[in-house]
Amino acid sequence: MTYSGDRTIVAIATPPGQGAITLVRLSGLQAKEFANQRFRARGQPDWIARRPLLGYFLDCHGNPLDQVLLTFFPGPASYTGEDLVEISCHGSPVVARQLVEGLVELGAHLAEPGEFTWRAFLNGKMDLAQAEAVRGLIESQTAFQAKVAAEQLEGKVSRTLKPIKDEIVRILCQMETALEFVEDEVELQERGELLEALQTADRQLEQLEESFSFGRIVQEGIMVSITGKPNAGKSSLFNALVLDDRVIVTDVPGTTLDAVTETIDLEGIPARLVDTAGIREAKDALEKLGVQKSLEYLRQAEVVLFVLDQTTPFGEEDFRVWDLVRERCCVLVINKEDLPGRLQVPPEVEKACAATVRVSALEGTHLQELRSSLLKAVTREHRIEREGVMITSIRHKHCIEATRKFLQAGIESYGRGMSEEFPLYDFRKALESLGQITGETTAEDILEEIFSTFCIGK
Ligand SMILES: Nc1nc2c(ncn2[C@@H]2O[C@H](COP(=O)(O)OP(=O)(O)OP(=O)(O)O)[C@@H](O)[C@H]2O)c(=O)[nH]1
Ligand SMILES: [Mg+2]
Repeated sequence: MTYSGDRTIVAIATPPGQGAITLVRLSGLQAKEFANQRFRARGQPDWIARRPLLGYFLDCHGNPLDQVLLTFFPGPASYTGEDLVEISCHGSPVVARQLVEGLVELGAHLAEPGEFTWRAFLNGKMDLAQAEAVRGLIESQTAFQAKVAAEQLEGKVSRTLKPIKDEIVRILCQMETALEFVEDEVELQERGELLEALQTADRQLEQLEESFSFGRIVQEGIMVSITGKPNAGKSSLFNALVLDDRVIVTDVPGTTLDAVTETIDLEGIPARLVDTAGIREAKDALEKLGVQKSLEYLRQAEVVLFVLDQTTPFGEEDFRVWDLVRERCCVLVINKEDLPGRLQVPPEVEKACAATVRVSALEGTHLQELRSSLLKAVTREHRIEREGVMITSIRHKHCIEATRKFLQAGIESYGRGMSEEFPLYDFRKALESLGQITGETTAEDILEEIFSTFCIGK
């Protein structure tokens, strides 16, 4: 990838294919000049900032290609910080391509993936964490993911980091001063006080680091395995939760053999439900494979829905399943509540589970309770407030880890009474790692890697 700020770039910004409207974006020094050469306004041809102009986009002979709306965003008050022109044409891939080709003929370059946002970053319109949030927002699959990304785009991560960074800088200055004016009588904070402030900064970073465990779940979702003995009603529950007759249900134990997955939106968290074969001593080779697969998914799952059939006592088969899931984060689902019950759940089982919910998969009762218990089990497992600032990027997590490593090394040597210059080295490194999150101190190749995962036109 070769980004260059000198040239004027062009790309289609809307998804490929037919639609009502396609948007073509043009950004750079010559954006206005190029667009002007191919545009004939219908009324007043005045290019007023951010006001759409109706007119025709012309081919190289001056013949109209399409009626378009053209909007001019003069830099620096534009997405990229440069002169930017947006042309909305009819949503035909052919028309849009001709439009782009026309601009390329004039000297515009086809934009690389993420190049518009890269320029926005370069021109100080947003920091790196915000630029990454642009991608997060585009890729979000649930409303909650979008909310988190929108907050990050608005600068929530950077705002949380700023006071921590400022504090480290302040302490660094104090230490530098102490080092430089050893002989002089300068008013400086005590070593003990500085150490305390550094530890506070470290704790704040630790909190942020921990938020990743939930942030990752928001981003990638969780896997939920529906596990239990044959005929407990796992497939019925699966169908009820995905709101579809997705898998086969019969009264014959051992109906499900293959594992089937489907993703549901659990208040914003994508939850991948897996319906698996009932676990028991397999009757034949096929069932054996099915049970093996159940166990594999069980291992991968973050949460287990341990399904019991309340018309049967808690028997040997249930104990067998329990042995496999007892160490896991389990929600106990007592199914078939519409039928008379003969089930007594052993107290130790109920106690070890995060929650117990009685449902009828057949009649669809208490499924909302089940969904909230499931969500609660996940949030409790990750001890995170849904409202606080949260990091969702593994890159940010690594930067914070590195920052803390240097910070702690510095705290350690400073605490041991070493001369300032040793811990100062670590604290400078800590600041550098912290700066990588927002892009103040990020190496060129890392930047390229980040922006190359964007889509073209963004
Ligand atoms: N009355 C009643 N019947 C249910 C309920 N849930 C499931 N069943 C019935 O129980 C039988 C087994 O249901 P499945 O959903 O196939 O059970 P399973 O756990 O997937 O069974 P395997 O795939 O064989 O392990 C079917 O006849 C369902 O109609 C329920 O809540 N109430
Ligand atoms: Mg089944």
